Amino acid sequence: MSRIFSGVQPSGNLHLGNYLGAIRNFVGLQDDYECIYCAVNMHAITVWQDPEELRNNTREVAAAYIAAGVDPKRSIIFAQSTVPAHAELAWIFNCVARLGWMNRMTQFKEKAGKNRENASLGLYAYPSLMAADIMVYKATHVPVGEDQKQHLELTRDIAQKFNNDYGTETFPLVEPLIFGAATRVMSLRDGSKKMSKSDPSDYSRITFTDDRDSIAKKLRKARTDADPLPDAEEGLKDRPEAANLVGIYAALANLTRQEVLNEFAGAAFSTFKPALTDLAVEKFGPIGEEMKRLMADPGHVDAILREGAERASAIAAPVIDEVKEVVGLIRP
Ligand code: AQP
Repeated sequence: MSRIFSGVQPSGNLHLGNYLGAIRNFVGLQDDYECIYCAVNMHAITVWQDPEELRNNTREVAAAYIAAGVDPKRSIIFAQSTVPAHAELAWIFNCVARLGWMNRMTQFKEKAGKNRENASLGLYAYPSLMAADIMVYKATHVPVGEDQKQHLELTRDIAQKFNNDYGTETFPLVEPLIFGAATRVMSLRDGSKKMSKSDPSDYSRITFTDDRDSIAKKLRKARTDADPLPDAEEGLKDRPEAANLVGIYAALANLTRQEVLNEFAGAAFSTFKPALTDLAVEKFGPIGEEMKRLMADPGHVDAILREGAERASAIAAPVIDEVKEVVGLIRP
């Protein structure tokens, strides 16, 4: 049976990239798959998180899923830390994954930056925990943004090595699902960097909590070049900021980039940016509003997370038992 797993880190500043690259895609998949959606709070603490904010941000990720259209009755929504099997399998995977594989992970290099010696061991081992998140449910498909492609390839490598080492077929080989018109939304301040929660500039991203005024202000200040929009996609080559804004418009309007250019060819950014603002307020604004409404009743969100944890644990328990049996780890 095909099963989906995906997660978002509750590290604050949930943004339009998280929505267009991942969360929005979660919704439609509910029709064809059994879906498990997680707030990956153990990933979040690989860099410092204020404990109270972490608790709140964990609820916020769940509220964002629901606001975007994930149905907590059909899909499982829960927090990673409430199903200990993730951490148990991650340790076993730490013993399967090779240092050479981890050394190739570009996200670690980007996030650790120049001060690599001072990065946490957890940040380095992050992809191994991610592999465990997916494999503890024997998930077959993972909807993610493009930046997670390398981690999913590593998940396949770890699963395959486990199966080979122990001569079993315990784990399936997972497939990434990277789709939609905006699989990599870029920063509004720098078209060469992805839109990110951890960017120090709030002007680099549109967040779920932004109202019309802040969306308008951020798009007004968004970096662009001086040329008008071209009439064909080739004209966006070497214009990363223009390509990004057209891509965001296309994703929000469910159009192709070319269809957007058909409408706006020759337009200056002084015309295009207000049109994009209206569209973002119309399509993304109500999701943020619904998220805020859900956050006003934390008890309700907590109840959904508790029920999700029970359902997720019921799937994970036999898998971790099977793995321990295969590895020869005595069970309680
Ligand atoms: N800019 C983006 N465009 C498209 N998809 C994106 N995703 C993240 N940024 C973009 C996708 O959102 C999902 C959740 O991401 P995450 O919480 O695991 O964090 P991340 O990928 O490390 O990126 P963030 O949100 O910007 O956080 P920081 O700043 O901490 O790195 C994933 O499916 C991801 O692909």
